[in-house]
Amino acid sequence: MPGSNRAHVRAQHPDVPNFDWRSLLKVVSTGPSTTTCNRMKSYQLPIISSFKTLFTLLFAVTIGIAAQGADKKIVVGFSQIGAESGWRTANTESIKSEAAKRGIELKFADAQQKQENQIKALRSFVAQGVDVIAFSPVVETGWESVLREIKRAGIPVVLSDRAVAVTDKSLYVTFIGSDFVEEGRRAAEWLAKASGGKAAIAELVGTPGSAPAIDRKKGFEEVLRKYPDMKIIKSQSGDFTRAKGKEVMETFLKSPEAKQINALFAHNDDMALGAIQAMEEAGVKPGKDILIVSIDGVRGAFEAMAAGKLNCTVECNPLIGPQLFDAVDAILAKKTLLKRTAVQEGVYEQSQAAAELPNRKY
Ligand code: GYE
Repeated sequence: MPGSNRAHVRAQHPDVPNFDWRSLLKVVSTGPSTTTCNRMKSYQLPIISSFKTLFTLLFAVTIGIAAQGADKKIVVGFSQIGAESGWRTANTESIKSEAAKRGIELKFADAQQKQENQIKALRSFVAQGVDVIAFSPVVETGWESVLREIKRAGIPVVLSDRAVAVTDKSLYVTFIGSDFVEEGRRAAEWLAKASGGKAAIAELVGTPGSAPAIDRKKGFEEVLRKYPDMKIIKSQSGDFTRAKGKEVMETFLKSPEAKQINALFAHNDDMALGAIQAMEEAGVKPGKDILIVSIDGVRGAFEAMAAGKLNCTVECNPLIGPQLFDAVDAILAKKTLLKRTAVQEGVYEQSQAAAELPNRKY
């Protein structure tokens, strides 16, 4: 240390004896030696101890901040529609287990099929200041104002499984889900082939106003336009549930057109499984008297196909937890995401059911 500095310290503090500052630094970093200790006893010790205290404090604060950063969990609010189908149960399970696997804190709310419950849940996620909000909108419309509130709060939104009808696309970051129009087309193409282009079709529609119900119908009807002898003669909503599917099929089978029906298009497997029960109770052979095609590819559908009661299922993959949380991570890392991420899916017939059954994960 230059002598001038030493002189300066001595000028400021005339009572401080002339000692070697290099030794002081050494003391601070390695601990006192007995000789330096004796020489500095009365003056240096308070200085050393305050240096030590300062270092200790700085160290503790740094470690504290680092530990806090490492501990801070990502918090995601997820509003699920309900538990109306096997598909939905598998979807919920995929989201919960993936969040747990990644150490993400998931605030999960079940809306019991009601849009107003979903809106309430979304508002409570805003109040709780979650990092990202994800939800599976029960219907397509009516989301604009709550999405604007979320945007004002600066919370990014991911649409999971179902889309919303909004003109301002900046109200959500990305939509992860299946191409429901394509699923409808695939169901119709299969039926056209299986029926030789001739069919009097009963249709079990999903939840009115929901993206999959609207889009599956659209895709199915688009293909029917190529086949003038394929017609939908009955159509009603079974709300994506087995119980409602059964109930509506019972009314179809009691209607004046009952005898003509030789095909059923159900917007999901659960409604088809309910309809199969209704047919059996009415003495109609499902899969033979009435050809049945549905959508989802849940285990129950494969079992029904293996038993010869369901003819075809168009896959709609519910296991989107990993993709959902990849999107959450990407958003928090400030990466740009595609507006739409589609899920890969197939079409399965009765002949493939037994071989595919052991591979089904839902
Ligand atoms: O097909 C049906 C469920 O939104 C794709 O919702 C989903 C649909 C699925 O209840 O089973």
